[in-house]
Amino acid sequence: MNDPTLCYEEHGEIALIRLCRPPVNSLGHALRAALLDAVDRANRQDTVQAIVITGSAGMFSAGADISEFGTPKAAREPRLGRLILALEDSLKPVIAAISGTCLGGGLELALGAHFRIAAPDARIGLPEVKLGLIPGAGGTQRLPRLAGLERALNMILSGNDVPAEQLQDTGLIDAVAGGDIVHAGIGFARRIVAENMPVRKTRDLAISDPAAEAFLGYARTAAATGKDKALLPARQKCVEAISAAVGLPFEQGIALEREKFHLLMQSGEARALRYIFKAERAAGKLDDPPSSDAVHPVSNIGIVGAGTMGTGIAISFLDGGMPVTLLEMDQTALDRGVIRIRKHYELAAKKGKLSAASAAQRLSLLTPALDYASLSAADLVIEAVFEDMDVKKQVFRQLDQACKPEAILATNTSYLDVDRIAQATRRPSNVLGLHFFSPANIMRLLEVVRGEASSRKTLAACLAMARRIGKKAVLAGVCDGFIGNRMLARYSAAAHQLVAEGATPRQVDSSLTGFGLAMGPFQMSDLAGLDIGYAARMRRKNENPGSWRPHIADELVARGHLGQKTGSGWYRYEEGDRAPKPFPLADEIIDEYRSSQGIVPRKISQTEIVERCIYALVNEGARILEEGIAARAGDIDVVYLNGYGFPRRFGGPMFYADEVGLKHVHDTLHAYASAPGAEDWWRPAPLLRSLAASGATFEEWKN
Ligand code: 3H9
Repeated sequence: MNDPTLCYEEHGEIALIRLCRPPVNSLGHALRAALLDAVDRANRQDTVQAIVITGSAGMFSAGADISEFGTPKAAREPRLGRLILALEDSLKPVIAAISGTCLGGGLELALGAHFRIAAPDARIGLPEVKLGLIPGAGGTQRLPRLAGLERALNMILSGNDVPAEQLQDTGLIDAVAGGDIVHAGIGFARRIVAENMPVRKTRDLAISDPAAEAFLGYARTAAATGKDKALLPARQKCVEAISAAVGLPFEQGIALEREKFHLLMQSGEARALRYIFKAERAAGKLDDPPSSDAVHPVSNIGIVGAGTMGTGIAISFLDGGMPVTLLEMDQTALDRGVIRIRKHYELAAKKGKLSAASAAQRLSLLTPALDYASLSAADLVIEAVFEDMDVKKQVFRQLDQACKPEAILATNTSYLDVDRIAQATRRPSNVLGLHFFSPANIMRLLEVVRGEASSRKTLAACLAMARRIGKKAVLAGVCDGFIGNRMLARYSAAAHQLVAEGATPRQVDSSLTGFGLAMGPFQMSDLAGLDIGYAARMRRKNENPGSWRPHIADELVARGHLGQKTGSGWYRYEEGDRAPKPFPLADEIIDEYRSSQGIVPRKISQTEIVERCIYALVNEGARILEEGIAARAGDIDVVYLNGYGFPRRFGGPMFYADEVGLKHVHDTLHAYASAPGAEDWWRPAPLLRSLAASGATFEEWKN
């Protein structure tokens, strides 16, 4: 039949309904309506005795259609909750035959069926909390009835999915079946018919757990704490809805669940998490992708430089199961790098994060090398040597000679001009930047820097590679610092100005961690090393002497206080302890700086600290957008969420600005820019000015 979103077939006395709405069988309005019709049809057909609902192409259903949220379609009947009640009321037994992914509303649909059969590796879960929501189509009421209270609390509060075979001992899965799930589902349905088994409505089951109060009490505490504050409101409402499943009749529980679902849907956290969901999926995509057969898959990796960055990058690829040739110029440096990688795997095995066999297998993929000729088979070579244009050009000249013509050559530079590096080769179309963040094997962000000549094939191959090794790739254009570090430079300058004007580093750091950032700018500077920022300032001074301004950190660097690695910087550190302690000498240096600049310190509020630092980020983000360095505001936010510890509950700096209102952001920046002596970069970016004037948002821009 008949409907583009599902297939209805009759196999003797069994009606088979296959959901066919690629890519994930999300339960949008058209599919909900078609499914309700198909269930009605099967019930009306005298010859049909039982109904099997299944998915297609390894996907049962990923749940409600997220793109419908906030649109009239989400509210159009049949709503998901009503559809599930109709399914549960079916007079003929309904069997959900689950393989692949079964999440959110997809699982809620299966919970409304009378029986469930699943492939052992089917992924079963209610991930709604990760979108700032609670399951809103009966999940909080039916899952505890079938899987037990403790299991339901774990699944719903974590949002994590579990393989079906782990649920075999619960009423959630009636049978686990290997092989073809449709065949197994029809066989199971025939048995039900043959044995004349009655329909079992999940909603009629009682929850009788003597430990219910204890579980709920524990869950209440757990839901109120947790690192990711974006999830807290949803988790708390989940516990309230599950408590209702225990204490109230089904109808009341379901009404309460619906009310909380709709309440959360409007919350800032849910809006931010939905935005992140979309932004993360859009970020790693080319607007103009080449055909997939034109893209050479990347599987053999070369890395030049066995320092901290090079070895971290190597581990990322070894973890992804790809062979890596690690090149250094001398044996001692090479040995040091190899030892670092070996120690990493030994530690992982010792801590039980990896079996000894897997650790050994990953290490066996590593080939240390001392000559460029060893890179001749590599599909992709990433250079991770010293940040110096001449050194990089020299490396690329040699790579160009040694590597096969189709090999991609990438630089891991954090700010140098990728186009100039590409010109050192005869293959600029195969050259790009791959900016990993430190520690490279842990940080998920990867800026894929598109050079002037980088071909779409080169970019597409690297984006596919990034997915393979679990990185969140974001495309960036060439400029000083690309997306993340270019914005960071303004943020750090704003933080420095606040200290120059009267705030303490601790006050700035605590205001920003209070806002939700993982770390304040001065703690971050101590962690990275004050010499890093100093080197960047000196480089900019050489490139553009007119841009140079004195900086408090210059004196700290001159006196050897480089941060954690020297035991003092903006703060003091005790041996083996990363907790920042007051450092009176830094305070003296700050005072001296103020006097030298004729600054009379003023009291600065927490609000001003947060606004200045975050709006400095936003303003530079707006420039990055209008220059086309980032294609979308969402790309910038993905960078800040995954590389700079920006709080997820605000969705990223650009989304935060949209939520605050661009007019307010614009007017505040304008006021800062109008203060006597204010640096030019405080002036609102033209894009920010025009969006603020028209009442539009960054999210809408070019979307
Ligand atoms: C819910 O169910 C609420 C109910 O309780 C109550 C309702 C009343 N809707 O991630 P991928 C798209 S809330 C619409 O790249 P993968 C996605 O945007 C929902 N679209 O693939 C992308 O589109 P594009 C609870 C969706 O293989 C494409 O599918 N469910 C949905 O790495 C491929 O996605 C969830 O939270 C959706 N539900 O991962 C599950 N899901 O190609 C969310 C995906 O245009 N989804 N898309 O960029 C996931 O976790 C992953 O997408 C999944 C596949 C594991 C399914």
